[in-house]
Amino acid sequence: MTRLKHEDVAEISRQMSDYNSTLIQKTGCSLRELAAWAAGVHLDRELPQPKVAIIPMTCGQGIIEGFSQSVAGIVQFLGFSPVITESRDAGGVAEAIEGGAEIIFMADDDRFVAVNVKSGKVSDNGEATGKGYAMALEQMCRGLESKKALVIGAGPVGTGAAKALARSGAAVAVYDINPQMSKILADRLNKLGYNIMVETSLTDALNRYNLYFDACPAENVILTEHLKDDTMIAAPGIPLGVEAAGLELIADRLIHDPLQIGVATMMFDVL
Ligand code: 2YJ
Repeated sequence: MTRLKHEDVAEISRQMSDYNSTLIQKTGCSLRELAAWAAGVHLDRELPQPKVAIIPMTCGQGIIEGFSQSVAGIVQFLGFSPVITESRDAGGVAEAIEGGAEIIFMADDDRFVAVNVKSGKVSDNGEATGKGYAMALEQMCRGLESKKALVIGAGPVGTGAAKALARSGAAVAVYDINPQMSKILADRLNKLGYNIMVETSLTDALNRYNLYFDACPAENVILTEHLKDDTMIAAPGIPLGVEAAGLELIADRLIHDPLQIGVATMMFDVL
């Protein structure tokens, strides 16, 4: 999993309103709507207002300057009132719970989770990002029923995406640079009743699909030559996998952000 950098998150809180407007232009839906729907939350009734705390974590490679502030900015933009604990790590957990927090967000180098300490619900950023972006892709292409979608990357984000895209009616195939990974993922999900196919040649698959879900952390995975008039891309991977030369061409049909959709979906997941 890619470790975010200060530059990835520095402007997030300040730019939430512009970010949301662009998302609405592309998908017809706000961040709040996409994330709530992805998490199965109905927005037509009054939502609870739990206390939310974000706990900075120093373990591993340590604090990412601006990370907790960005998570807080996103949660606040959704209509909640988060606090960032003054203490870090275990002290932060104690401070959050003693202060009455019901939902806590915390991230180390391997996992980023939201936990509802009352209900016991846990949302993992990987899976939440997968389903949040799947909803964004579904809205951008005005429904997935019987459409073919290619998921690139069989990690936690790709897994969440494959499940959500399939549940929305898409014919889903997974490609991973390690063919064993895509096979293991497809076998696991198919045992649960999904119908996920496996693609073994990326170039061949990119030529046959129009909907790409790029869940791998590599550059230049999707080249300009793969961008067709009706191509749409959901790309939570950092760095972005679309070749720089093709960006202008696909900008209006590309969803890509470092944190917003994943964090928003985590929040509604544990609400
Ligand atoms: O509290 C802090 O400032 C740090 N411990 C945050 C660490 C953030 N973690 C990562 O960047 C992980 N690689 C997970 C990010 C998942 C984003 N999709």
